Amino acid sequence: GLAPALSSNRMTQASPPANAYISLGSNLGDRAGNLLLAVRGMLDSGLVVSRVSSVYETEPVGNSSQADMPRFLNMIAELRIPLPPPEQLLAQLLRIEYSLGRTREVPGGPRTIDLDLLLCGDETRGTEFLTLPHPRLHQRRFVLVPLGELAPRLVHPPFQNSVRDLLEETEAKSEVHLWKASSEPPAVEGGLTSATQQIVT
Ligand code: PH2
Ligand code: MG
Ligand code: MG
Repeated sequence: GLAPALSSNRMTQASPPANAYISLGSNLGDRAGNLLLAVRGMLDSGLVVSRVSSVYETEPVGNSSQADMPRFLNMIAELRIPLPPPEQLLAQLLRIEYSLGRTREVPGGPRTIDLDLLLCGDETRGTEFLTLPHPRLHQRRFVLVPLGELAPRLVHPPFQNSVRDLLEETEAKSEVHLWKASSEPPAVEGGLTSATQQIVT
């Protein structure tokens, strides 16, 4: 099977081909349009988006100081090879965030788009620039639910737990619901919302 091959490679060579998973989130402006434009941005920068999850509407987690924090739309994109090294991939994601008007005035404030690198095969990192897997991945239902839709058997490299197990074991309770496009009018008539539905279904 695949798993033994992966572990026997680990000592002798760079990581074998594997998928990367990106968490997308927006709670400002045309949330669905922002997710769509981020997927477009990834394709435009040469990344191969193999699958995307459904879109979920989610309760904001953390930053409880902000009582009026708008709800998020969240989804996961799966990237497949050819993949750049994780540091380069992160830099590409930051460029896409910036191109979509992401600013960082208030830490943890509402954002047009947030692109977080969750996993890159079984690569691990612990630098100032990048922590892999994402350090809060296993505590976040808004990540685990859509990730579980795409890859329930995917194993978290240091924990050796599947996404499905992480979701069952987490004590987090935050609300995560499938989002229906009809619950929000498109920002532009006949515009981004219907296109988003084509991409995600
Ligand atoms: N992102 C955060 C903090 N809290 N909550 C939800 N529901 N969705 C997010 O994407 C999110 C969050 C930091 O990036
Ligand atoms: Mg984030
Ligand atoms: Mg981020």
